[in-house]
Amino acid sequence: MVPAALVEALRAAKRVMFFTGAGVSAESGLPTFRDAQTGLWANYKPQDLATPEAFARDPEMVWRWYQWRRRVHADVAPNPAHHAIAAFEARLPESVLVTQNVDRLHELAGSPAPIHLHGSVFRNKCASCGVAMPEVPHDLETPPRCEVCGGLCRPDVVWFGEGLPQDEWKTALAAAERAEIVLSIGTSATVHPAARIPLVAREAGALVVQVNPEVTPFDRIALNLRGPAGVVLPDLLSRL
Ligand code: BV8
Ligand code: ZN
Repeated sequence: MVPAALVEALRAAKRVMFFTGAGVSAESGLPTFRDAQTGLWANYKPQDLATPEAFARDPEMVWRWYQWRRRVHADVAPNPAHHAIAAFEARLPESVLVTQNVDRLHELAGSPAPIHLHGSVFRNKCASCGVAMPEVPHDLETPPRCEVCGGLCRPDVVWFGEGLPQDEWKTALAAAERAEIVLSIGTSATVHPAARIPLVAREAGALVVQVNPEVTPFDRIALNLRGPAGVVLPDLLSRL
């Protein structure tokens, strides 16, 4: 049930922030970080693989995990949640989309400039000198070597224990300070410091709306729209 007051507030708002997590891509068929992994990766926990230590210990295994994740993306497309967010953004020129996701489904749905706090699995860089490296075929089983320093190629994502990209972080913080409404969509609100973004907005006076079928730590600070983003967001958009 969507409160009339929320529809009114969204109609009047100019500066709306969309803050998304893996749940916004769930209805596209991409497993979330909390979903059990499948196939040969079923026995591994993402939190253990997405770390510099795992890559240092076994670069080929971590590289193959990311290559598998890239291949999985070949069969997924944006779902109605991504399209609804892009449609909201088209109506609200001052809106900002901040995502924790490393997929490119927001871009494919037409969002003009998603801010990726955790990088992108479709960008590579050298694990030693950090220089950007080209994308490679997703079936390449061993990480290529950097032409500059000979280091190993790694995905340009933020691993656990690594700092977030400073420009993206500062831009997201500044947008959170100015936002009138933040829609937190499909995130378990457990990964920091990204999870601070909606909290900063709320402390600055924003209304926080949460779209999630489950309870999260944001429940107590948000107006909760309980349900899948691919259903809730198109419905919300249709009422504006
Ligand atoms: C850092 C890229 C320091 C990699 C990712 C103890 C307490 C607090 C914090 C910590 C702690 N111990 C360690 C930390 C810090 C740690 C952290 O937060 N750990 C957590 C797990 C406790 N954070 C870090 O390490 C960060 N770095 O702190 O560095 C530092 C500082 C300065 C200088 C140097 C170092 C880095 C964190 C970034 C990690 N990288 N991704 C990759 O993808 O391979 S995070 C990764 O997990 C994802 O990208 C995503 O962001 C995150 C998972 O979160 P969600 O997106 O929320 O997804 P999740 O699966 O959790 O939840 C899905 C939600 O969707 C659920 O709520 C579900 O109900 C909902 N849902 C399901 N279906 C739907 C739906 N919603 C709507 N519709 C649906 N249909
Ligand atoms: Zn290098």
